[in-house]
Formats: sequence, C-alpha cells, structure tokens
Amino acid sequence: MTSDPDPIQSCCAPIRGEEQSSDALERVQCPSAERSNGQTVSKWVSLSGDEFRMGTDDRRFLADGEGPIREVSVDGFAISPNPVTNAEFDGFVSATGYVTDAERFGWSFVFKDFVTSEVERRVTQVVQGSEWWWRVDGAYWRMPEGPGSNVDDRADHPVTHVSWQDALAYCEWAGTRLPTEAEWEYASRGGLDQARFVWGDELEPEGRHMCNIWQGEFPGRNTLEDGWHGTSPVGSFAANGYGLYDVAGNVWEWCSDWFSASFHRNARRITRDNPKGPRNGSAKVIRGGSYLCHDSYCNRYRVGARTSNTPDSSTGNLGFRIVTD
Ligand SMILES: [Ca+2]
Repeated sequence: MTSDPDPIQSCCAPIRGEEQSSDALERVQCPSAERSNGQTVSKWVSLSGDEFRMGTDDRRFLADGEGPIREVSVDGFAISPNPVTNAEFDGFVSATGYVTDAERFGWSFVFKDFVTSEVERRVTQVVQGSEWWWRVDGAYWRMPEGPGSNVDDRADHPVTHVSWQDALAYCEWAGTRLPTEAEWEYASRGGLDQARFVWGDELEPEGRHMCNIWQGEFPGRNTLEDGWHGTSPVGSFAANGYGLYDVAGNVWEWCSDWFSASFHRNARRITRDNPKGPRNGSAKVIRGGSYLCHDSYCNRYRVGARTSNTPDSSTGNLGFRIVTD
C-alpha cells in the first residue's frame, strides 16, 4: 500500500464524486497492424526495448511526483499511433453491446463551454474548485455534450467519456492492453532525452502550434490559435520522433498503472526494470494533457507531467491509446 494522499487534480479531469450543488454556477458565468478481432490499426509503431530517462525535475507540481529523473528500461512493445477514435470505439460497442460507466451512472463531466443553454438549465452539480466542470446527465461518448449532441462529424476524433474500466474492456475485446506509464512516456519522448515537450524544448517553435491545448486565458477565453476548442481529429498536429500523434494535448490518456506520487522514488527493480506501478491504489495514471491545458493554469502537456483519476470516472477530455506485445 502507498501512504500517498488521495490525488486531487480536478482541474485536469474531475473525479466522480467531486460534483457539488450548482450554487457554484453563479460564480462561473463563463468569463472566464491488425487486431485479433479483425479491426485494423492504421499502423502499429513497434518499439524495441531500451533504457531512457523518465520523469522530470520540473518542480511546479510537486504533489504529482513527476520526479526524480531516473533511468528506466522498458521491454519491446507496439503502440497505436493515435488515441482510440470514436469510430473505433463504435466498432467495439456495435460488436459487443458494451455499456460504458458514464451510461451506467447516467451522467459524465462536460466542460462548461460546450454545454448548450438548454442542457445548462438542467445542470445541478459542478466540481467545487473547478467550476468549469459540470455534471451533465445523459452525457457519454456518443453524446459528449449531453442530450442533443452527437459525434457524427467527429468519427476521427479521440473517444471521450470513457472510464479506465471502459478502456480496459475495449482492450480485452481488441486483444490489446493499455500502456504502462513507463511505456507511455518512453514512446511519447520519441527518442529525445529529457526534452520538455514531445517535440523539443520550445512550446511553439517558429510560432507553430505542435498540439491541441488552450490559448488565451483559462478558463474564460480561448483564442483558438491552434484551431480547436475541444477535441481535434487525431493526427492534426505533427508526429513525434517515433511517429506518434496527439501524445501531448487533445485528450488525456489512461495508463495501466495505479497512481502514486512516491512509489518510484526509490530505485528498485520494480520501479526501474519495465515498471508497472504500485500493486494497488485508488486512482489510475493519466498522461499527456488535453485541449484544456494552458500554461497559466496547468501545463501538464509537458512530456514528464502526470496526474490521475479514479477507474470509474469519465470526462470530456479523457481517452486512451492501446499497445500490444
Ligand atoms: Ca486548442
């Protein structure tokens, strides 16, 4: 067991159970290869095992346990170049009739900007301290903004409102698995040693936007300089050095590991040699940041950044990608 406090990083992707009465609403009037089932991944990115320097000594979010920088080895694996899309998740649901956690609970977390005034009238709970996250009844992956919304023109966007448990069910059906946190970071670094971002050290090299995050002032004003308010089609921005898209920004991605801010501090075989995280915990690691990340509030689109969420939580900015051995 870990002695870490329960991780609370609601600004990134809120946790089921944190929603509160909507009195707070008054305070936030918007200023602010091939798989076993025959489906195909456009191409797997095969990576041979190697050592790399994991983590970062950035000290802005100490409670996240981003450090220390440490030599970690991973075995060989193959990873999908993109997060799983709505079209791919639709294939899973159509084949299995799977019901997601958001559907079972009857609601999911939606960012305020995307809620229509009609749906807003029925919103009764928001996340305290992160009042831009609203509990929306009826929101799930096929209706990401609640009743009246759909993903008809977003087939190639990452699926959202999927819990860790939902992602695991998808993996079991597809004959794949979620990446370990070490695999995710190794693949995301794309061969760059200790770069700040997956493409290098500069956020916007030569003025170019390298990922889908937030521009302007969070959470009141998004200037949309990168072209996207919410999710973007996978592959809309440049790939990293290993040919992976959307590892930074767009949507957070589930990893298989339980979250701990301290488990990896001590150099032991289980923390350095193809690590798989603590044996148990209360929340799962998520990586990569999302379209809501902005340096003024949360710059967790850095490649060494990490946070977590509970396995049954779902939000409009949280998805996953898959790996295979
Ligand atoms: Ca954006």
